[in-house]
Amino acid sequence: MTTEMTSEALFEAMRRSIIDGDDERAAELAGEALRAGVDPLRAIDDGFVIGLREVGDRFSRGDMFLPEMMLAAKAMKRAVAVLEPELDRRAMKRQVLGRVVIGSVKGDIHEIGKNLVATMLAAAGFEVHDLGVDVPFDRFVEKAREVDADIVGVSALLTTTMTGQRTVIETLAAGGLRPRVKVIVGGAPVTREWAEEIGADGYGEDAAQAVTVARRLVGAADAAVV
Ligand code: B1M
Repeated sequence: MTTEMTSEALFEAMRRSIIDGDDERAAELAGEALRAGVDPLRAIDDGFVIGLREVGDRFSRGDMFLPEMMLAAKAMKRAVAVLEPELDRRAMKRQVLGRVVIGSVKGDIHEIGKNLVATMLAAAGFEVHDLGVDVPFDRFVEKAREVDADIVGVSALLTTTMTGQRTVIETLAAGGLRPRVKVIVGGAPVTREWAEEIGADGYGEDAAQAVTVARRLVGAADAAVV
């Protein structure tokens, strides 16, 4: 019975549910994790994300195809939707730390990681304006100006779209918003070296690190240097 699962068995079942593209099962396991007191971020990182990574690897090898990858993404989104309220509840929201405009760059419709970063930033006390996916470069600038953003976050999951992160930085500069508005970049193909090369102010390998970097950029006292 699932209620008697050990954490490892639960994480393994989570991975399996994503590989199988079984969204009902993924949502059920997410609920079970919460009832068992499992840290929701651990459930995401050690359970569901591992499954999604495996799906990506199988897709690269030609062992899985786009419809299956879409089912896996749907399952992931349902699991995260169950876990999100708890992620939010656990965070200590005291004051607004700063305003963040975030989106997946033009040409890129991957949203799961970006959504996680947005959720974690909001949970940490940032006012987050999520522009969604496939966001035109100048839309980041327009929104940053509109809300007087402190940070613009640009997510990219494709090697072909990560160059758009550089364009967003250039467009912000052309609009006179740099260096006041800081830029954080992230996404699977993005590296710290790439972030430095394009002149970004911060890089987040995952959502938790994105929060640490964002806190540092707005001068939040207890932020670790990343
Ligand atoms: Co896509 N896809 N996909 N895909 N997809 C990848 C990225 C790929 C690596 C798969 C593979 O081949 N192994 C590959 C890219 C290859 C490359 O360029 N190097 C790929 C491809 C090729 C494609 C298509 C071109 C396939 C096709 O049509 N032939 C197509 C492109 C669509 C487009 O964007 N124009 C495509 C489509 C899709 C789906 C629609 C089916 C679906 C997305 C559904 C959705 O988001 N609603 C999808 C999925 C699910 C994936 C994989 C399997 C999983 C991505 C994911 O959600 N990961 C992915 C394989 C992989 O990444 N290993 C793959 C889980 C998520 C929590 O992690 O997004 O990395 P991630 O986010 C992390 C960190 O990166 C970081 O924090 C997050 C949380 O920890 N982070 C940030 C992310 N953004 C950040 C921003 C920050 C800071 C940190 O600051 C602002």
